[in-house]
Amino acid sequence: MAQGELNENGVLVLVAMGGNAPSHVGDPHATILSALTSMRMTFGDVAISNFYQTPSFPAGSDPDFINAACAFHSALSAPDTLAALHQIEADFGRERRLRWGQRTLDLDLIAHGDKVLPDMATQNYWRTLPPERQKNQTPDALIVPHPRVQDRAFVLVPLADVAADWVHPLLGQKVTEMLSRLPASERADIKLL
Ligand code: PH2
Ligand code: MG
Ligand code: MG
Repeated sequence: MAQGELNENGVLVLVAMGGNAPSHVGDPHATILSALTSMRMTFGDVAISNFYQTPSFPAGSDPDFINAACAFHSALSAPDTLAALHQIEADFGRERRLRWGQRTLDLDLIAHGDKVLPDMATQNYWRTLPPERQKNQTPDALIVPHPRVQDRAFVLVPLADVAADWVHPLLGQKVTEMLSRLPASERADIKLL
């Protein structure tokens, strides 16, 4: 099925998963596994990547993250999908994070089929925002594809396990192509667990 095609199972949805603080179920690996069970209850069949240990971005004193990615088909709209992800984050104590930068569970909606939200201009604005302004500005609208997907080895490496051939609707690049454009040192930081 083409990535943006709507059939009885819906469009291809990609979600990046991460955490670097314990939740009530245990360490980030245990939390992500448990969140996967919740996602399967909500969305049905969900393909899961390998798990990776990744240095916290931006580099600093925060603990390493565990990152993974998953893919599934859904007939839910992008906002409804996001709301379901936020509910699962809340169930795993996202509000209990010790301080900024440490999080029990982060579920980022990376892609919803071929959809570009909220519109092309806003998407282009956030995707091309200079790094120094990315620190101080956060969008209030849902932006898909995720505006940083092409920049983050900790998203692209797991994503390549479940959706290597997904093509970014604006960049026209596959996951594997976006990955090959990143510095080798950034890819090498992503350690298979
Ligand atoms: N998520 C962040 C900030 N920094 N670093 C890594 N390695 N992995 C993440 O998932 C991550 C991060 C904000 O969501
Ligand atoms: Mg995130
Ligand atoms: Mg997030």
